[in-house]
Amino acid sequence: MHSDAHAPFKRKEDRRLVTGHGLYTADRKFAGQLHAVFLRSDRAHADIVALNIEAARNMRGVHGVFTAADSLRAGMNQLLHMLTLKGSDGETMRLPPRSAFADGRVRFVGEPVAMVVADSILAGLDALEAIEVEYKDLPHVVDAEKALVSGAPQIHECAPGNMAWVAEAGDAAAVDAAIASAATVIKLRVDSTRVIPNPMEPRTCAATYDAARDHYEVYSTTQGVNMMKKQISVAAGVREDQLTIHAQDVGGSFGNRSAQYPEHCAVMLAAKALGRPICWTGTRSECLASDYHGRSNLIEGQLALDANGKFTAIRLDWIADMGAFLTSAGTSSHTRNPVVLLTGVYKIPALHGRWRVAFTNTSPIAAYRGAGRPDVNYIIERLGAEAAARLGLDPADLRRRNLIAAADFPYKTPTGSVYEATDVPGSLEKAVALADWAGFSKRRAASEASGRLRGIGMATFVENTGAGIFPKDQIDIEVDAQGVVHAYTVAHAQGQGHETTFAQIVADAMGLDIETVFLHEGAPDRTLIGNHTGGSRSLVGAGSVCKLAGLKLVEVARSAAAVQFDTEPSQIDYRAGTLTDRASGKATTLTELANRPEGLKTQAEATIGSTFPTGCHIAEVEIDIETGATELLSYVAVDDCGYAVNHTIVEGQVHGGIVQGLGQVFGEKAIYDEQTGQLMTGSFMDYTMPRAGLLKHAVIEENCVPSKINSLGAKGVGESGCTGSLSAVSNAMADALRPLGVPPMDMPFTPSRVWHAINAASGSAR
Ligand code: MCN
Repeated sequence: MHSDAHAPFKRKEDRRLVTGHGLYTADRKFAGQLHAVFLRSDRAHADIVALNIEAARNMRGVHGVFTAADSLRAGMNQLLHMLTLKGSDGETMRLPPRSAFADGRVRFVGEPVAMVVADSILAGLDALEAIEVEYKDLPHVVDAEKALVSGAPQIHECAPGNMAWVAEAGDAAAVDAAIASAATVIKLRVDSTRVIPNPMEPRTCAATYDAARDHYEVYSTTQGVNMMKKQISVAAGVREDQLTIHAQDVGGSFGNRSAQYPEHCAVMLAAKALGRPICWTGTRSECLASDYHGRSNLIEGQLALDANGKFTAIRLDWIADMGAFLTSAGTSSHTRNPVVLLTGVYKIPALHGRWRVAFTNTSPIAAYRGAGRPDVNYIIERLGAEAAARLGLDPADLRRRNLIAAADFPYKTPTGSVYEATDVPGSLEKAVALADWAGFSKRRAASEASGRLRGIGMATFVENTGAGIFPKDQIDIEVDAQGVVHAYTVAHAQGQGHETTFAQIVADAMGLDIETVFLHEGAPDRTLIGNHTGGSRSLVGAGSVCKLAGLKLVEVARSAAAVQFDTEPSQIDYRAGTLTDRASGKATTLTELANRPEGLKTQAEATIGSTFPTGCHIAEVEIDIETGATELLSYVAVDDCGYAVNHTIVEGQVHGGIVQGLGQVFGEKAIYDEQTGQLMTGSFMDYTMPRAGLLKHAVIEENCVPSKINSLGAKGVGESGCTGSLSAVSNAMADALRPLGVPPMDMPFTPSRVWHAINAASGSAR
C-alpha cells in the first residue's frame, strides 16, 4: 500500500515516545556509573585568584574534582569553530581559546569552573559547597552595542574592542546614491531579542572509557553524530576513531544542540581518569544559564522608496552578540544567512549590509530555529510595514509592487544568491483571501466600538535551507530475513518525525507498506558520511537520498532476480516487493533475495545544496487598552515547501515554528542585569515560555512549487513558522498601536510593555 501524503496516519515513533518507552540520554544506565555536577561561575567577569578543591575532594562519596588544570593537561584547549572567515577589515575571525573549564578567568554567569564526580548527585552537590573560589571581579559588559564602544571592558586579549569579526556585503556607494535620491526613506532600529531555546529534555551527556582500546563512548543530546564527533574530537584532543557518539531519542533542540559543549569534554576527562561511566544532566536553571542562547541581534535598517512606492535600496547595520565565546557555527548563522537573504522576497536594486560580531559577558550564542533568517526578515518586513503606513498604502499593495514575480525565478539577487522557483505573489493572494484581509477595516471598527485596538500584520519571506557541512549525504539500505527494509542515516530528528517521513519515502519508492520500513538515525556503527539535522535540510538532503536508496535497492534486487532466472534485468517486473520474470512467469521476493548469503543491500548518496522555501503569513491581534494584554485572533500561513511528503508533519512543523516565534514576540527574552551581569531570567518563573492557548486559530496552507535540486522536489519547512511569525505578529502589533501614536516598539509585547507604551503615547500615565 502506498502512503498517501494527504491521508493522515500516526507517526511511527509515537508508539515508543508517547508510551514512555523512549530512550533519552539520561534514561541510560551504566554499570558502576558516577554522577557529575558542575560548579559554575556566579559572576559575569572575574579572575580566579584561588581555587581550592581539597576539602571537596575528600568528602564522602566523592571520586574526583576536576578543573581547568586537568582539562588543559589533557590537551583540551579549543572548541572547534566550523567556519573561520576573513572579515571585511581583512582580519580573520578571532577565536578565543576555550577549555572544558574556565582557565584563570570567568567570562559569563554559568561558565563551568569545576566538576565534582560522586556516587550520587546529592553527594556531588554537597561537595560543590566545599569548593573555595576566590575571585577578583573585573568590569563586565552584557550589551553588545556597549561592548563595541571604545573603553568597554575587554573580554578576550585576542579580540581588541570585543570584536570577533566584521563582515560587509553589497554596494555601499550604490545604496548611498539611492538613498540620496529617494522619495521616501524609512529608518528603523530593531532588537531581535536574546532567547533561550529550552528543549523539553534538559541538556545531558554521559561518557564511558575503554582503556584497552583507548576509546570513548559518548552519549549526548545532539542533532547529528558525525558533526558532534568532529567537534568533540578537536575539543577533547582525541582522534575521531577513538570516539563513538550515541543518541537515540532527543527531546527537542531548536538549533542549540548542533554545537559541542565544554561538558562533553569534562565527562570524558573524568571517565578516563576514574575508569567509570560518568553521567551529567543539567537542571533547568543550569541550562537556562549555560545552554547556548539564540538571536540577540540589534539591527538598524534603512529602506529607500521612489515616488511610486518601489523599493530602491536597503541598508542594514547589524550588531550580532556572540556572548563570551564563539560556538561552532554561531557566527555564520548570524551573518551568512542574512547576507544570502538581504533582498528578502523583493526586487531591490541596491543593497548594503554591515555585520559587527561582538563578544559580551553572557552565555554564548548559537543557531536558534531560523538562525538569522527570522532576524533579517524581521527588519525587512518591519521596514516595509512602516513604509506602507508612512505612504498611506495597503501593506499588501506595497508588497505587490515590489515582490519578485513568479516568472522571474530563478532570481539572482544583487548579493549573488540565486533563489529557485517559487510563487510569493500567489502565496500572498492566497493568504489575503484566507485571512479576509479586505474585511479587516470592518472588524477593526467593531473592536474600536468596544474599546479595543485591532491590528493586522503581514510577512512575506524567503529562507535558505542549510547546504550542509559534510560534502554529501549517504543512506545505507538493506532488507532483513523477514523482508523488513532498514534505512540508516546520519541525520537525527529531535521531534521532526523523520522515522515516519523517511520511511514513507522509502516505502513509496519501493511500493511497500510503510509498516515494513524502519529508519535508524545516528547509526554510530556505520561509517556513513552525512549532515546533522539543522537548517531545515534533513528532508532535502538525507530524505531525498532515501528515495534514491529505495529506487537503487529495487534495481539491485532486479539484477539478483535476473541472475536467478537466467535472464536480463530488463526482463524482470518489480511490483510491491515481488519480482517476476516476464517470459517464464517465475517470481521471487525481496525477502527471498535477502536470505541469500550475500543479502540484499546497497548505499545511495547525493550532494544537495540549499533550497529556498518561501511564504506569506498574516496575523490579526486585539489589544485590551486597559491591561495591555493581547489576544492573537487569527493566524494564516501559506508556505511553499515544494513537494510535501507528509502534510500532517509539515503542518505540525509550521505550527510549532509559529508558536516558537510567538514565544519571542509575546514574552521570551533573556535578560542580563547591566549592573551585576547576572542572568535575571534564570528560571521559568522569570523566563516566559509560550503556553498552550496562545495560538487558538491557525490556518496552515501550502502553495508549493517543486524544487529542482533534489529527487523529491521538496524544500525545507522546519523553520518557516518562526521566520514568518516574528514579523507578521510584530507588524500586527504595530498596526494596532499606530493609531494611538505609539512609535515602533520591539518584542516582547508583554502586557506591561504594551500598557506603558500606550500610556506614554497618550501622555496620561494611569
Ligand atoms: N517535511 C515534509 N515535506 C517537506 C518538508 C519537510 O514532509 N516538503 C517533513 C520532513 O520529512 C521532516 C519535517 O517535515 O519530518 C522537517 O523537515 P525539514 O524541513 O527537512 O527540517 P529538519 O528535519 O532538518 O529539522 C530541522 C528544523 C530545525 S533547523 C529546527 S531548529 C527545528 C525544526 O526543524 N527544531 C525542532 N523543527 C523542530 N521540531 C521539533 N519537534 N523539535 C525541534 O527541536
